[in-house]
Amino acid sequence: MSWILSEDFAADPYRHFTRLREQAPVHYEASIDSYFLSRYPDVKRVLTDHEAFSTETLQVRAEPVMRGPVLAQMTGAEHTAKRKIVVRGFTGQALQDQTRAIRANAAELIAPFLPRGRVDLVNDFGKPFAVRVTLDVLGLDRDDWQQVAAWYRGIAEFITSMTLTPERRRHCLECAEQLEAYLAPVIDRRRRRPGEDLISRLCAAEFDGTALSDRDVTALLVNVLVAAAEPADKTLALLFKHLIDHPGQLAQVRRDPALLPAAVAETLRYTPPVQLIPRRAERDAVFAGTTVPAGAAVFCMIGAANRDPGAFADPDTFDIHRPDLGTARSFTAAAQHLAFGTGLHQCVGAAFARAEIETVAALLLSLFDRVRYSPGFRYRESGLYTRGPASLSVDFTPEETVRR
Ligand code: 2IO
Repeated sequence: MSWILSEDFAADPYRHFTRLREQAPVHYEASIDSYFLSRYPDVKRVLTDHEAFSTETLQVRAEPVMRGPVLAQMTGAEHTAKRKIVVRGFTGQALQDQTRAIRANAAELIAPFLPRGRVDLVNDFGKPFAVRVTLDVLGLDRDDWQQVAAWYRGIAEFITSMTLTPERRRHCLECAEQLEAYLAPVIDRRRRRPGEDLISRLCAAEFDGTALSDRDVTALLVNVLVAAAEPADKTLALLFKHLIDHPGQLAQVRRDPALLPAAVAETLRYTPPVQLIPRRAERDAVFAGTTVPAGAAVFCMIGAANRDPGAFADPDTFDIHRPDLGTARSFTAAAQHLAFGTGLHQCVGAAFARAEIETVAALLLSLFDRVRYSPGFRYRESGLYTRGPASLSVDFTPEETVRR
């Protein structure tokens, strides 16, 4: 029986999570020969037992479109060293410069919608915002964002599809090849004339006394591009949806912006934009009496784990004040929720993601008064692997009008 791939599941996975956790905590999906784990402790175990569960699955799931190995595939000293290079590109002074780029992109993109008092936070704003910010961070030309966005969508489709027709597969690989060709001369230029951007940092970096190859730099760039852009518009739109659905909490966040980190963290727990994390079982493993055989593909269900009543009290309630959220730790390795994964490969961009969403949300909230759904708006989500609103049309009263 197909469960995870059913239409009913796609329409609203959250309605299925309790039954999965209680009745099928190790659900085998025969059509894609994969195991789905939904309980918090099981997911945590898979993501932290790096010996028993490897990221080998990314070799077929990601490497063909990444054009080389991504961070999550690496192990040992190579992983430690290359992860450190990327971390440095997203902390300290770099993060401060990035925060300025985030604010500038947000202000520029929202400006035309302010007089209208209506914007689709996903399609009008979130998607261009996410891609343009990422291009700024990487040191690519943000005027190319539509072209890059088209390529990156193909790459993301390859990574996040459960099934792919040969035609779609070919299309995705073409996107990847074209993005690679677009990046090649840029990498070449940065090798000769480095700047402060992430591409230059990657070009200048050394591992074991040798510089990263063009292939390695390309793969890390595509890795960062997809990982930064794909979940960003979803998280932003989900945050606004939850706040609109909970006007009391929206009012509190408005009154006290210090509550914004908790609102973002609770959004990530309640509706993580990345719903699945793949691993490969390296040896037989027993979960709740069921054996996952060595070699099996395993999917950690982040949305289900984040709503496990054993981990979070009243898990199906959105509550920015929940005591078990641990906001201060929510974007670090000690996070309770699993939206950034956990263990060695936990999201390297978590601090950047936090800065990005908090900065843009604070700016939008300051510009929007009385934000609400547009008349006739019908909410719909899509995606099994990454999931978010298809659109989020909101009406608001521009703050300037209020003041006048
Ligand atoms: C890009 C799924 C958008 C990552 C992935 C092949 C590796 C890794 C993730 C996230 C988000 C993407 N996996 N980012 O789940 O880098």
